[in-house]
Parts: sequence; C-alpha cells; structure tokens
Amino acid sequence: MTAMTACLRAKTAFTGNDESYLLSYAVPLKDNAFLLGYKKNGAIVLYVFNAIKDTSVSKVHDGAWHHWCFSWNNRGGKWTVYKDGMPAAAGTGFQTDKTIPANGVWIVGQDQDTVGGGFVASQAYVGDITSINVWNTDNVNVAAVASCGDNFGGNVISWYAVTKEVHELSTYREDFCKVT
Ligand SMILES: [Ca+2]
Repeated sequence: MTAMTACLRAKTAFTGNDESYLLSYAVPLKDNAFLLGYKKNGAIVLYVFNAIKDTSVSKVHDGAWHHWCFSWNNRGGKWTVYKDGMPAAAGTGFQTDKTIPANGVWIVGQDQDTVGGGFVASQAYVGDITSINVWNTDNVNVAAVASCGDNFGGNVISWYAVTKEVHELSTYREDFCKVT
C-alpha cells in the first residue's frame, strides 16, 4: 500500500504497561509494517514501515467507546488521526515514498515481532474492540464511517466480510453498526 486508512472502535480503561497495541500488520523483515496502539498516558502511537509516530492524541483508555482512524499517504507522507470522526492530529513528512508491502499478517490486540507471532504479554490490549476496517487509500469519508455510513466496509479489511479467528476472548459481538 502506498496509502491507507485504518479504523476501529475501542473501549478500555486499561492503562497498560508501556505501549498497548490494538492492530498490527507484519511482513517479513518489517514486523511493524503497520501498528496502531497507545501509550500509558493514553496517547495514540502509530508505526508505518517500522517508523514510529507519537501523535499525542489521547485518550484511548478513558473507559468510553471511541472511533479511531489513521490515514496515511506516501505522497508527502501526509497523515491524520481521527477521533470519533473528526481530525485530531495531522502532519506531513512521515515515511514519504515508502510502501507497506503486501501478503503480511494482521493481528488484533497484539504487536507482532515476527510475522504472526513474537507476542509480548505486557503489550497486549485489554478491552473491547470492533469495527476494524482498512482501506488502501487515504480518501475515505471518516465522518461517515464513524457514524456507520454507506462506505463503511474497508477494501483491504471489511469487518463484516473478513474471516476472524478468535483467541481467548471473553465475549464477542459482531459490530456496533449491526446491533439493533
Ligand atoms: Ca513489532
């Protein structure tokens, strides 16, 4: 991917130990090809192609549901973090001209240090998470997605369509947007 948008909903009061990870994508030689998490102070941190961006956008662990999106384009390295459908932080020059390689592995709730493995227990996410969608473009109507809009499903990961393997979850609910 030369551009992307990743969105999810999360609810947690878990402070964590150092960084807690919500979503990771690893490929051979680049275990942090994409990584979304938060620091102990609740601020969102992101990795693209193994480079970190501390966005200072908080607060993930306030115990309430929030919708988070991150968009990035390698043209100019333009990035934006959205909280509940609204831009919360943005910048340029982040991993300009880099490409996120194909054929990797996506993991929810953990960082990967090898493809599909290398998990560290102290970095695990503890909380609720749902509505994970990923697009291969930064041209996504995030406000509409946050309110279950018409282009809700991602074209890389669509939460309704993707095959999910569930490990050690206490409860499972498909998605806010389909709960009646
Ligand atoms: Ca990693």
